[in-house]
Amino acid sequence: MDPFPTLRTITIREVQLPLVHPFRTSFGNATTKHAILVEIEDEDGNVGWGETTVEATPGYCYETVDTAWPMQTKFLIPKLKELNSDQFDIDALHKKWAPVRGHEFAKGGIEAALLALLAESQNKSLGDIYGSTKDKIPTGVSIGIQTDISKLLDRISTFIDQGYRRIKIKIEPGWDVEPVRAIREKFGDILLMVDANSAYTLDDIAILKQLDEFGLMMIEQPLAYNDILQHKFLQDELQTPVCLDESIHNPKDAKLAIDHGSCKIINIKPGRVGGYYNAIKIAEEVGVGAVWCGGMLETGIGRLHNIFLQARDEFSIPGDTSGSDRYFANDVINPAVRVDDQGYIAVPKGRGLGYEVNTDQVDAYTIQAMSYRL
Ligand code: OSB
Ligand code: MG
Repeated sequence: MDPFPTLRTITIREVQLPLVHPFRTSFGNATTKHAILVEIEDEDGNVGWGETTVEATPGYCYETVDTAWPMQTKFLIPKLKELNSDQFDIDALHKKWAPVRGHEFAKGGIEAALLALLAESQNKSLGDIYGSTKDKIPTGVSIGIQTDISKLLDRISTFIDQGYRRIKIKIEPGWDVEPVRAIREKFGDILLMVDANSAYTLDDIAILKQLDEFGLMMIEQPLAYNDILQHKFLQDELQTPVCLDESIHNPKDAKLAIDHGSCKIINIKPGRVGGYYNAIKIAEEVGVGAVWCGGMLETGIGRLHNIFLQARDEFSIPGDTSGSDRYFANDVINPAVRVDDQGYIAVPKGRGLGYEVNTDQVDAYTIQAMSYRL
């Protein structure tokens, strides 16, 4: 990877955006999206934006906005200052950060801003940095747990009419076989999958086996958030491919899970694996048909980064990157990300992110901000 330009300042902003629809999963109900937006400027005035796309509560993983903030200010940003004296690249950055265990989302947000800055300073698209090859990406939508099946079916109709090419529903005990059966009855052979966010144990194997009859693309993270081994026992019993999300934090985890049969598919969330560098490594190692790009209800900034990642060849399975309007009334970028009526998002062509960051909108959503001279 190329060396970076000389860095001048980094600004981190905690933001909170209202969601247009509450998003209920087996671990909680979100009505707002929290994140830390990262802005890095170089000596020539180029600016790169990234997103630390954690949540406000530790239901999905241990990291939250309130853990990522001090990790960034106390440990990760000071290492950037050390690197700035020489020229540095992504390898050098991750070596410097290696003594900071875990906290992948905190690292990923800063790495993303650096990569966007690299694109800007070289007058390239971020897609050139991420190895994008496609002009547009096929995409899907992740639908939260609803109060009843008719509401769920209505919601799915709306998204199918809008063009989305794949439907994912959140499940938990008591909201699994029946909603899936109702979807198959009403919508037939659509691309359909489920995500349990760790709501089951091996004691639930009989219920999970019932899902086999519905031809699901995959079942995402059925068992514990930190497990790899028990998922292997489950995968051995199921026809439906298991996909791991929460359990995978780096390329080593991904290889272990795939090689030992704990899953057949990996949901790559760049934040969860410590950034785009690791995300690309996993995509290269695991390969086409066995990876796809998940989401964390990102603002437009994280969303654009994910679009460029999915424009790589390995990403053939439609991901969780929906249009801005599925999440927010006013996104932080101009224009909003749109999904066409065939369910595709166009990959931006311009310099850097290819979209303008709406700094008025960012300011309106900001709760606190800190700037550091690098
Ligand atoms: O498990 O994939 C998940 C959102 C927040 C936290 C975890 C998950 C999700 C989603 C939504 O499924 C994906 C998206 O639309 O960004
Ligand atoms: Mg998931």
